Amino acid sequence: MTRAVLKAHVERAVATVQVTDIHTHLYDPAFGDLLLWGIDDLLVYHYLVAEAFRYMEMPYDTFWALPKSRQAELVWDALFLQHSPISEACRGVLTTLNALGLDVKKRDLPALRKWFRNQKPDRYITRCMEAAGVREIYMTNSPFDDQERPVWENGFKRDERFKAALRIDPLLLSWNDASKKLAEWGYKVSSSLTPKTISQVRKFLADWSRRMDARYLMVSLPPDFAYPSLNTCNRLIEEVVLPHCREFNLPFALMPGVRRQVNPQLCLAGDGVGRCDMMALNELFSRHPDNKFLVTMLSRENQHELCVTARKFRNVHIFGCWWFTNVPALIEEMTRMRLELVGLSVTPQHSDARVLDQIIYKWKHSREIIARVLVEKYEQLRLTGWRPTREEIQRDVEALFGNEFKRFCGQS
Ligand code: RAT
Ligand code: ZN
Repeated sequence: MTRAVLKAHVERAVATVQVTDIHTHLYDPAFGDLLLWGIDDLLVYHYLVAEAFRYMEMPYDTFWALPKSRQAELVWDALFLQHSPISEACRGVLTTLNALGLDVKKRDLPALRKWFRNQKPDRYITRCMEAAGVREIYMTNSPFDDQERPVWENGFKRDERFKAALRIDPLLLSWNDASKKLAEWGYKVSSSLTPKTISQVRKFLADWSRRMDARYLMVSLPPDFAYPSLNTCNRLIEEVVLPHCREFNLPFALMPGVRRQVNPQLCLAGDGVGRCDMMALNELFSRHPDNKFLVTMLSRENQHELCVTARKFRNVHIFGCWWFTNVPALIEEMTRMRLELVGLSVTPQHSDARVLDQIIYKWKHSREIIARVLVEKYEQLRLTGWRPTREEIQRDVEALFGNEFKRFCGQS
């Protein structure tokens, strides 16, 4: 295989592989309006709102009191008309519109809105998934979400393409409020972690894992997460979550590094980042070899340590370039580092899409970068005299875009 043929094989394999998108904030269509899509939702994405506020002078509250359509117009004006839209989140909107066949150079928001008004949600989901090359979408599902919970409780016919992930941030990070909720929902819990309370919280997780057919449990953690410690969060992890995950054979996904509400006036856009103590996480992984941990970290500074951790603990699977790391410069750096230090037993990317149409740009942008890094790696192999076959390349690419995640989870 010549260099050019090798490059073409790798690029084709990456461009066409059907992706398992293992972490999003999208919903099965049965959740109705919770599944966001269309130009206004693309524009009020919190990644863009944070950028728009850097130019807007109006008070935060004034912006939030406006209807979504007006907010979208303000973001469009600040980020697309008054300045060139070069940030990753801005460029993403244009990549998406372009892939849908829309003419972005006209800068015609009313025309874009008209086009989206004519889309029918059911067909549009398929269209976006096909354009993105996404086969399965993992949702983020919280029993603590008042809009979401009743849908699960009433039951609905599942769309097979959407898988559930049970999100438990409130349980671990705001136990006082969460315990009151559990009591309201009929679980016999008190605010102190008595044996009775522990077993009732396990029942809560069991009920919701079954109800959702959850594929993993998930939490985001602050930068100062400490382990071991006798605090409530640690006790709940040790005595409730990890035993539950072992019993149900479910991985526990950790997303450490988010400092929530650094600027509360920005609402959803107000969270920040901080470096975590990797030793604390290593200790957690080391003490629980029978648990599986999916891990993505928010701080760039933690990425190298995380790769080393994955080399030490086979119960750890690295995934995604999360949120502030989901920009081309860092995706490239992190993907190269992961492949060089860990090899192919990682899932380089997830989309974290909150708006359906975003899967188009998130995957297009990431595929280009991952392909570039892979071409470089196979080329380095070729120079040693090793000849990767077409089938081997296809196998490896499928591993990176979903199969390795499934193998790790025991779901392949
Ligand atoms: O990336 C995001 O949209 C963030 O707001 C978070 O939702 C983050 O991805 C998370 O899952 O906590
Ligand atoms: Zn997320």
